[in-house]
Amino acid sequence: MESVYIKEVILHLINVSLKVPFTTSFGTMQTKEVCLVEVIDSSGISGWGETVTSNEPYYNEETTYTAVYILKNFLIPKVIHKEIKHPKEILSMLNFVKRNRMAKAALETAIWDVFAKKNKKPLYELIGGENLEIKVGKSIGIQESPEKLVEKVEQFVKEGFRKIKIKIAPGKDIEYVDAVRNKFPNIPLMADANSAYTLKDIEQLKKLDKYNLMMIEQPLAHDDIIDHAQLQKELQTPICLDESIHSYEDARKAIELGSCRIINIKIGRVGGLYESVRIHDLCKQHNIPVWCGGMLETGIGRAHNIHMTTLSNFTIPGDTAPSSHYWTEDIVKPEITMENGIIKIPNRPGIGYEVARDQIEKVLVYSEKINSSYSPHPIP
Ligand code: OSB
Ligand code: MG
Repeated sequence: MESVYIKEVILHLINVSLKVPFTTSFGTMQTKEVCLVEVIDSSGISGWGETVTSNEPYYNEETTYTAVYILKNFLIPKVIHKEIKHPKEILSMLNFVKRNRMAKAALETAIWDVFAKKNKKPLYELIGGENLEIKVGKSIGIQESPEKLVEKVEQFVKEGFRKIKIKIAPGKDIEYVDAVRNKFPNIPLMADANSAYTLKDIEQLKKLDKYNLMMIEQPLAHDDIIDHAQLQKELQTPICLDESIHSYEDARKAIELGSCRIINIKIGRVGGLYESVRIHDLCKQHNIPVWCGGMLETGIGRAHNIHMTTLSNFTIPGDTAPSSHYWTEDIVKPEITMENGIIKIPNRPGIGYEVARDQIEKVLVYSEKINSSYSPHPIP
């Protein structure tokens, strides 16, 4: 394999609007600032990643602007003008910065893309992916009423989605799940609480057991794995962890404690593709199925997600709906499309989608070129 040598990084900060606002237990998202990270190798090849951060620190502690700050002042200075033999080295190079995993992942995934392109291989091949046709699920935000939700579910089931995920919150749970299950007794269905409950709600959560849900995602606190273990003992429905798993070590501990039976892997949340692969492998050894979570990504992050989903233990459809479900015009060409609930992984080098610079131009807030290792802070 040929190594890469990054001579320049360009941060493209864009502001994009979702076609439909997305509501979770922690708030509603409509527009989103995204920092696209373009790394340019000495041979002139570009690789791309994106911060999957939101404008506000409501899902986790990062925001797009904190990610930009950390990237510019700490992460990029550490990797620029150095020979990188393999992208799996990157996360450990960036270890000197605590957490800030979404910022790290944006840079790390861009380096995977440029490395794959330089070596003329599709990304999935470099990580050992196998399934080139992946099953797709749809995540639906909290709706005004159970009836509205049922309408949406009907539409997405007709479009062919292989799993339906609905968001729940206290006061918007049993009634909503009940309405969907009544209308669709057999669809693969799950609920995501985004940390909205505590152990005091155990009786309410137990009421979900009769709906044959595939899982309940992150019912308890964003940083908890202890209470989840207790809850899992009392629930029949499998618990899936999202927010609580930031690393291989978190996954190991959660599995050991019995805090979950399923894990949602988000490349951004865990600091990159290599950490994602390690978590995938660990889960496989322990018979814990995984699936790919989503953060309302543009085509760049989405492309990374679908390549990751080719790994063999991604047996549950992920939140990887096609571009047209989020954006009027995506920033990659061709857009990511789905047929009959399946996305076919492109067999082209790197992420396999072209970045549409003219489209970026239309939504650009500013861009910044970084081509020296200068940082106002001493980098260890
Ligand atoms: O918890 O999975 C989540 C979106 C933003 C923040 C958190 C979550 C989500 C989703 C959307 O569920 C999934 C998607 O990208 O379609
Ligand atoms: Mg979630």
